[in-house]
Amino acid sequence: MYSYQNPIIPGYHPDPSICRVGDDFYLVTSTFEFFPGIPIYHSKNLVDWELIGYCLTRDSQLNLEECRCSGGLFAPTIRYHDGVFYMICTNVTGGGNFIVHTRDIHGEWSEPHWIDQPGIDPSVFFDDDGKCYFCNTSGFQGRSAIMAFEIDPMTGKILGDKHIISFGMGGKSPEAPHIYKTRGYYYLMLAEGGTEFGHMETIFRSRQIFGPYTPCPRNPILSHKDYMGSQIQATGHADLMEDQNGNWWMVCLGVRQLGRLHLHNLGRETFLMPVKWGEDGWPIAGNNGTIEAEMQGPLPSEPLYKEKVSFVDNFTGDQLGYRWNFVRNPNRDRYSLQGGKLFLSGGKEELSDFTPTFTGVRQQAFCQHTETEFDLLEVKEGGKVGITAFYNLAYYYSLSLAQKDGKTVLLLESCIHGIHTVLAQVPYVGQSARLAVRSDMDVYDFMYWHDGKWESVGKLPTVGLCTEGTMMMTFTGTYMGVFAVEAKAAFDRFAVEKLPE
Ligand code: 6LW
Repeated sequence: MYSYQNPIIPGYHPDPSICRVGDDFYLVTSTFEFFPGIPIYHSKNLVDWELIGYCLTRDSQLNLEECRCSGGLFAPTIRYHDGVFYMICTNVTGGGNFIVHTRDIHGEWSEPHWIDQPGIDPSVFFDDDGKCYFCNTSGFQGRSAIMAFEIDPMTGKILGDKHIISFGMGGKSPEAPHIYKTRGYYYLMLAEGGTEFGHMETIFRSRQIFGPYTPCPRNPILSHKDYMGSQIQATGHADLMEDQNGNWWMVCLGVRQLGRLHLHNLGRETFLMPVKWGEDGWPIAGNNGTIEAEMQGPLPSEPLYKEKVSFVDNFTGDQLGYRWNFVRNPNRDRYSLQGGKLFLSGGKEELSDFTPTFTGVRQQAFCQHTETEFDLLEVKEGGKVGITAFYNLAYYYSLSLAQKDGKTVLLLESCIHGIHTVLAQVPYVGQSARLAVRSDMDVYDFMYWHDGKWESVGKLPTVGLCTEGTMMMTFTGTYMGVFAVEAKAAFDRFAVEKLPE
């Protein structure tokens, strides 16, 4: 038994799906309007995860051009069968359900194969006879229903009749169906209650793939809806996996709320729990259906107990590291790396536009110091270059070096509910800057380096970047990033240091 810390993948990493190949584990999560699509994490011990790439890296695989906030890519499922990895997902902005595959998890994935089935949260299950079954959440006579049918996973072609196999236990939004076969049964596991604070996981079983499915008498098998004392809330949307030692595990999404506020700014994160099987043949997830920040389990090997949030990027490669994301399909001409610098060449687009010149990394800890250093190479009147805490195009904070009325100034801005406000303007001498954001549970403190110390320009409330405060339904989390508008800049460095909570 080893102790480990949850979340296993902190920051915006919702809808985790996991598979095993020998003693290697692979995990994917949702990405919505961010690009590239669907990160792939690898681990040997289920606790230390390394980002090894993305399933959807080409514009031909992923079109997010018209993507509304939290549209685009919903929940993926990853599976491995007979030498091939499959990732099945939905682009709700266009095309719907699709499946891609690869034989090389470190290489490129296929073009999407579209599946003629509405709805979201698709998954595939490979039966012992090699047949592959699709299931997802779809609508039936105004209700959410779980649909299943046989499919060719290489082409997405439907091979048999469509069956409604479950309506869940009666909770809101039965979704995220996954089928497993063990102990002589097909098990169907669902999320119910909606992804918010009533979220839960339920399970059913049948001797036949298309049912009828009988519910577990202990449903829900995972939920924090009645565990108000926990900082971790909204647990659900889970996937099960048996490791090489015969131990079972569940990954799920959850949120770490700010205090007891029922608000979260870091997005839905990925958590891990051990699963035992009761004598009645039903699973017992975590601590009888709840999880903790510190847990114990029979991990395949010892965790590294390594701090996972801090890093320094000196931009020495010829490509941005995997952690960097864009919003929607990026205009690649606006970004380049050379001689240890990241160059941004911003056009007219602001952070509130669909495709800003922006790149960012997920905020993974409440308390962290994020800083960057850059030279302003060119700037037009009204142009700016800076650092941002970015939730989406209607919710962000930024501090930039800007050109206003022919003068260089530091500009602190906010956008909340799409309403843009200049909060502070500070005279500045020079064309180079070192800007930082120090965040905690209450505020984002925007600072600049001046006379050998950090000087605050203003503190902005964390609650402005919380999912629960957004006017549209959103599923994402806060990024820390850099951006340019009508200006060119060379960034030397971007660093995150996790601070004590
Ligand atoms: C996803 C649904 C859900 O498709 O939220 O928490 C949706 N679960 O299953 C977006 O992540």
